[in-house]
Amino acid sequence: MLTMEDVVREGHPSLRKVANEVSLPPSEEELSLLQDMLEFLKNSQDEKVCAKYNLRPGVGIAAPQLGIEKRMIALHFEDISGKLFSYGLFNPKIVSHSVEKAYLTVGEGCLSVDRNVEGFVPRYARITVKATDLEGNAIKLRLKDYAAIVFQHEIDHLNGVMFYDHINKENPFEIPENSKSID
Ligand code: LHY
Ligand code: NI
Repeated sequence: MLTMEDVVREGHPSLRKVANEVSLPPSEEELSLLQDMLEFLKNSQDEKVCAKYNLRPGVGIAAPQLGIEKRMIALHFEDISGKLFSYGLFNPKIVSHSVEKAYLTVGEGCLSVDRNVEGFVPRYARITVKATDLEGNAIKLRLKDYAAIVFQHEIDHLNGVMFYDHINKENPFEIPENSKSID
């Protein structure tokens, strides 16, 4: 199983690379890694397993965070309405997005960043993502608010982008233009 020891931290070159597309169908190795990534998230949200293995609770993870420069992400969380988003995705791509932005009032963190970085992270409020799931199905997801933010955070990792790259340097808490806040 994957643990925090497998997660690379700031300064690791993989976090700043544009990751490579996975040629489909994926290899057994790629498929099993993505399954393990999703399992890691579930484990990290299980109080007992989390404590036993000293995991940091997470809702999303991207392959470059394991030092693997491939376009693969896993996500596991419920949105505010209680809807479950649980996916392992190959080659996720944002095919359209709103003009409106959204930001978390508490800011963002990252499993690869062992410090608090304060400030609002402007994201698109709504996105449409195309990807291939763990079963090999081509899927299209319409996401908004918190779910849209988490997906954008993970897809950014496939492009070498960190959440704090988006924070306004002069005024980290400047309200992004045309945006809504998400609590
Ligand atoms: N995981 C973060 C986590 O806490 C993702 C995240 C997304 C945090 C949005 C906060 C807001 O699960 C990662 O850093 N994965 O890259
Ligand atoms: Ni991250």
